[in-house]
Amino acid sequence: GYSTISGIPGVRERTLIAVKPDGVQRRLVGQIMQRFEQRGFKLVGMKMLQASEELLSQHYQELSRKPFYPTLLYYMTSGPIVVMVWEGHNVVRTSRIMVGGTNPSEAQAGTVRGDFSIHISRNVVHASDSVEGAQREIQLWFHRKELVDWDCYNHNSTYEL
Ligand code: IDP
Repeated sequence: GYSTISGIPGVRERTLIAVKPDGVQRRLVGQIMQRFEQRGFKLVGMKMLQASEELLSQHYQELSRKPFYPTLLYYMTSGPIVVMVWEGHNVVRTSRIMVGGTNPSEAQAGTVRGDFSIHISRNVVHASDSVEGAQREIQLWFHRKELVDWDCYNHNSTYEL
């Protein structure tokens, strides 16, 4: 059960990943999720919604003074998004590597942004940038009850117990 593995540092770390409106429109949701699943991370929450400006202004509160902020909000509210919570060792940092740099034209090939996008304002996916940021974002996007605690039966194929 979970009690056996909870002692491994960072295994319960969680991050928020969102497929942005362009990613949903382009039917990339499945391919993006597949990358996190095959890496070994565990999906513990997922939903589709069209986000309100209110929610997004909280999500992007640190960017409110940026010149691109109004168009960022317009883009992010323009269509449905898929928000997910993924769990695992070092998931915040590893996800940022898997997602690639903010500007897709500089993102490494092999990353989500580097493989699926060209322009900074259509960069397909969001990933929390710190453990604290992830906790804040998960609380913002999900109710406690929407997150599912489940045991991976083959946990020791991913981690050394
Ligand atoms: P991140 O998404 O890689 O963490 P942030 O700096 O937090 O990058 O910016 C949030 C989002 O705002 C980016 O993913 C991108 O969609 C958008 N953005 C950031 N910088 C620019 C810019 O210079 N022009 C247009 N959009 C930008």
